[in-house]
Amino acid sequence: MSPSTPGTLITVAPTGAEHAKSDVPNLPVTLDELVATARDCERVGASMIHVHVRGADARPTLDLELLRDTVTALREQTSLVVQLSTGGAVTDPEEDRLRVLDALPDSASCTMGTVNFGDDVFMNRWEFVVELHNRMRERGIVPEYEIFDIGQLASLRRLLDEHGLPAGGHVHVDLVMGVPGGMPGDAETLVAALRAIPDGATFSATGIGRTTLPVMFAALAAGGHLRVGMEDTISYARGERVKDNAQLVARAAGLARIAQRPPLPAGEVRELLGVSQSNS
Ligand code: KMH
Ligand code: ZN
Repeated sequence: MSPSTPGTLITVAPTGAEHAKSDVPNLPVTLDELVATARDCERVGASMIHVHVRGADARPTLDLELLRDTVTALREQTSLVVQLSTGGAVTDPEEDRLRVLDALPDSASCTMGTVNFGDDVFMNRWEFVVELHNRMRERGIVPEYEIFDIGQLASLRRLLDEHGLPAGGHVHVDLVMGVPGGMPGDAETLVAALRAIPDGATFSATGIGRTTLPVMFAALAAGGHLRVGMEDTISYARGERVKDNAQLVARAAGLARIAQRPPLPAGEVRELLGVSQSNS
């Protein structure tokens, strides 16, 4: 990744699987709320959406019908690249996480290893990761390799060596920094991670909680792309809760413009990542 990268891919991760609606009432959880959020975020600079869906009880679910309806609705009402999470919640079984791919999104997350996740464990066995990668190749779904710790970049190199390039032929990673149990969210760690990224790959970065801003500044300075959203942080500033996801996207877009790397439109992001234009 060169610092002269022309524009910035901004991904919004609006919901996640960790926050309870009762604790965070402005979290988008219904399909209508998700689509409205997606439209607002696209308007202020997002070009990709990382989606976790919630059921009627507002709890995380991997219900295939709901995932299919969500992909359809987001495609009909936005131009965003639609990325489904295969990470789900820490309690989701592997077969349910694999089934997410049957909803045929443009892109899907593929976490490159097991990591402690607060008091929980986010399990990603090697055979499971390989299965995700291969099924995405078969279906033409472009992966985003989620990296929670630097050693997972060595696993990514092994995956590409042993199983080939992903659908679309381009490797894009997302550094998820500052998870308790994963790599810290600071500039030093981001630079260390970049040394281990496969040649020719692009990267986004997101910092969980209070690491959001340092990671955003470091990623922009290093020529990377950005992920923001209420999945990753619900506080906007010290003592101030996030108003909505668009507020986070607008801040990221403003910083990207200041860095002379304005938000990339979704069409250019599809080209960058190797996502088929015809999926939309
Ligand atoms: N919810 C986390 C356990 C992903 O979306 O692929 C995992 C996660 C990663 O959010
Ligand atoms: Zn996620």
